[in-house]
Amino acid sequence: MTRYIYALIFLASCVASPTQPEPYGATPTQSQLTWHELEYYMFIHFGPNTFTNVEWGLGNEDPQIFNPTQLDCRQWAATARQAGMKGIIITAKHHDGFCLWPSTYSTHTVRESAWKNGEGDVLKELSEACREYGLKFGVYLSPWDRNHPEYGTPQYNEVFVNTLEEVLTNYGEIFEQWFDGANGEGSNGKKQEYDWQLFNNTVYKHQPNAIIFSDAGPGCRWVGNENGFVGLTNWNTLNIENLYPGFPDYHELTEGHEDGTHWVPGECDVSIRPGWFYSPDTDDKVKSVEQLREIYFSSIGRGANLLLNVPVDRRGLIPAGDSLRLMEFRQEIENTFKNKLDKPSRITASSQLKNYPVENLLDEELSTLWAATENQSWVVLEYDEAVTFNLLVLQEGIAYGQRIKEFAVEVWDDNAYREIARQTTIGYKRILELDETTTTKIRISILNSKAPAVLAGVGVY
Ligand code: FUL
Repeated sequence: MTRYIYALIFLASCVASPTQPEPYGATPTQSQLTWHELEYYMFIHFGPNTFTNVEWGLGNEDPQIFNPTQLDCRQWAATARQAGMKGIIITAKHHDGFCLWPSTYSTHTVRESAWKNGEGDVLKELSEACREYGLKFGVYLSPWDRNHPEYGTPQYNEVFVNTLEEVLTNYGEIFEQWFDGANGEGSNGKKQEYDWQLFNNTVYKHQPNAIIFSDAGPGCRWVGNENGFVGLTNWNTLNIENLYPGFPDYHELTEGHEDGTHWVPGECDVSIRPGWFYSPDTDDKVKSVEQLREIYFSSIGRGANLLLNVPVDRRGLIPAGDSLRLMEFRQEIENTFKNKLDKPSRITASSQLKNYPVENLLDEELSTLWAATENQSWVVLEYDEAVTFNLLVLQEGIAYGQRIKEFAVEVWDDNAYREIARQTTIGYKRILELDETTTTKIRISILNSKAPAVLAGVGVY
């Protein structure tokens, strides 16, 4: 009899104390988790606009003007790789409708251009170069089309799907499908009812792991500006029910929606020059390392990905000045993070689940986690000898959802803790730039969390 009672007590204790964190709210898919880890990749705007000094071509440009003399996609890929980027997304078709591949569904393509006597295919060359350099390959396709004769009729949705299918089936794996919500049709312009459901289904049919970017996701979202920053408070979740690409309240996208129904993380798209397309007028306006550094901390540093546009010039090459700046920027980031402090002598937490001990925060693995058992919790890093630091990197275990709403960083000053930072969300990654501080103890206090904190990493620099 007593044996039964012990067994019952044992069973009851198993039920009472969970061994794993409970997921909270919307959570990322496996493809989204992989996408988060990419962090930084290149956008390339290239097409007739490169040759005409305009940002939005009208669609009636003579395709013969597209004639890069030294086009070399391997140079683009080598540059992206050396810059520390993980992939390239190319404007396969911008608003002017010109296709960088010889599409069967258009008469405004590289086939009609002077480049390689109409025999070329930029998507083929670039997708091969990306594979060679170990980069992901993604495509931007503008639904708004100022050239296609069917645009503005229901048939156009079919045309767009056919176009999509060509791109999604002929060039290997596509990691991200970029849908632009921009549409500059005036009041007398052509109105197209886009069939977004059909477009998204087409992407998933051919590229089930692709992340679909748009104002409304569903894979990742625009952040409501083209300046390279996401909100200081950045929720990865979004109520996508009533959203669509081009919806007017896009400012909401900067912070996302707390407790949104779907996981739709932010991606900051920004250009290294004032325009998206190459223009000789902007050769001396390439962003400075300081500007790029600020963008880095306001995008990746707040848990969004950074899609940095580097326009290809009229030769079909990334200009030397832009390339040099990318290398300087990479060096700057490497220097910023080169002095990671050794592990603390001790790390303790207010609580932890059995298989989620706080020591897991110190390895470089994102898959090993610390999980608290209560909504307000803390972690203390203790050093036998005082350390000096000015950067702190925190990462949530986002596979379990985004939970933390407010946290503080405190340091031990002789006989009490002193708060040096108080912030809101963490998400995939949060980098805090702090005043240089010397201390023996750093406490990270989770002040407000929707569920017990689950963290993947803490790094002190
Ligand atoms: C915008 C477009 O209108 C710009 O030309 C550019 O492609 C940018 C990335 O997206 O909506």
